[in-house]
Amino acid sequence: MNKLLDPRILPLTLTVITLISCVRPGGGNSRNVGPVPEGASRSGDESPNGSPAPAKLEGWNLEWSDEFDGRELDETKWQNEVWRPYAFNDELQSYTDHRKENIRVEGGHLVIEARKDGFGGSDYSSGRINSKVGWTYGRMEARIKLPAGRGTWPAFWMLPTDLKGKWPDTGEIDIMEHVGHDPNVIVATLHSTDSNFKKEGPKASKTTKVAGAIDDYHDYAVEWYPDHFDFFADGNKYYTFKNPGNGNNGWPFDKEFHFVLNVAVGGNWGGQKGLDNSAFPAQMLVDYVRVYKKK
Ligand SMILES: [Ca+2]
Repeated sequence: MNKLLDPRILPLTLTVITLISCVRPGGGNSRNVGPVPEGASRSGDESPNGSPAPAKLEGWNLEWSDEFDGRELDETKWQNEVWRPYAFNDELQSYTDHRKENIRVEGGHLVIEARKDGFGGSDYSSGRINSKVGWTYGRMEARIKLPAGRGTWPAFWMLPTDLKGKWPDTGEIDIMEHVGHDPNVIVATLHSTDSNFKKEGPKASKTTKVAGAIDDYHDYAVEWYPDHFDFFADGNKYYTFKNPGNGNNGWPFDKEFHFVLNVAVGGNWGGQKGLDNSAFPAQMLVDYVRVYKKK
């Protein structure tokens, strides 16, 4: 079975809804930006911490960003999600509440750190945040240095802001996922009624190799249009998914989605080859998250 087909179920037995999320989701400052995205040009001075200044992309306006240049998480932009172990996909970590060891901002980047520290009675602790605002269409990108080690499962992805309905009908946009047992292989996936890990048939998903993804910062982006998605790694477009034109079943993507950033531990994909406990603490470093709208 392809790893992308692994079942994962998220029983979200909170108050109102039962959301089943397949959630695939779960340093240094070198400038390894790579080719400029198709149809775009990059400009701007380098900031003191080495990250590119807000990029001016031809044909796009910067709509929203977090450069993570402050001293703590900007809670006007982000919500710290708190979850118990096994809430998603059999993942082992707890997502803690405002715990600096798991989520902090320092040195111009966001740190999400998965730890094997027994905090709160769970073997592993980690961090998960979601943006408090969402968007429909645009270019979403982040510059990320991924954690290494079997059992780590970082992700940069999007869920609908209005979660009425159930997964996968509501849709999910996985801009970047990585599992530690398959280092430097980046996965982009779209989930819908017609295409998801629980359903037979072709999947709306593609992988690409990004050399050094666990060693340095790289750019991960999606361009989201009413009729298609383009996925990029370091400016290289490696996957296009076209709106099949059959309504919500194949394209639940004409509504607002928000970001999720997290590092899962284990789980039915991330833990597929076991865990290397020497990998912890394991950090995902995010230099920035930016949203552009077409001019
Ligand atoms: Ca930054």
